[in-house]
Amino acid sequence: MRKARYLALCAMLAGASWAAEGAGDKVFLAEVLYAPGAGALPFIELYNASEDNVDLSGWRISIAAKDGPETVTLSRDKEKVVIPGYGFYLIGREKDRGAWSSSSYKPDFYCQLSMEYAKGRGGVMLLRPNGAVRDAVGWGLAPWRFFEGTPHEPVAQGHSLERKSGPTHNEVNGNSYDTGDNSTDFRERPKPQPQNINSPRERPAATTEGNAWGRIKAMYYDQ
Ligand SMILES: [Ca+2]
Repeated sequence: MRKARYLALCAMLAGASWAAEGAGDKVFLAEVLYAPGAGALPFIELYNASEDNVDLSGWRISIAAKDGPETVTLSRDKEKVVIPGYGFYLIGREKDRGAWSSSSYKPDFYCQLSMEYAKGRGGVMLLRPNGAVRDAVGWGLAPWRFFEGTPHEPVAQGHSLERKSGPTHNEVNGNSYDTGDNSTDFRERPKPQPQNINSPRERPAATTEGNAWGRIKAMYYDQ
């Protein structure tokens, strides 16, 4: 009896730890507009390639800004912090709140990050509440930790840096191509496309077994 109880407890703990580690494993840095053109506003966009909503409370965004690293914690005090399954999440600057108001895709979270980067180099990290790096994208001479593999080439003023949907990018699937190399996984996007929690959801490309299963489940259960 005692043994059975012990085994049940082990199973429960194993399940709990799997859930804790698994939640958010497919949240990606999807698009960064770091050098906006005239009239445009800088942003950082996330994409959730899992079918489950993910609560981002306590998650952090850290940027390699012009004057050094800056970090903000996503908190539910005043903003929405849940990224929908297969959905997006948009982060803008508090000081641009008024300027975004006429846009149809307002940020879900306004923060104090400067979003001002040195010319030709910078990076963004997405961190879990425990400080573990979930994702990173860097460009040019990005500082250590602020990139994966090789940083992407800097993009032209007004263009954004966008994670591809797959080895060949399409506009139907979400931004979840991830080989661990920024120079391969991202592309220069001439016309930035900020997306927020209200934007149409996009399925990830079925490049892995997990994604394929997600699509099958979505077909049968998302009706
Ligand atoms: Ca986008």
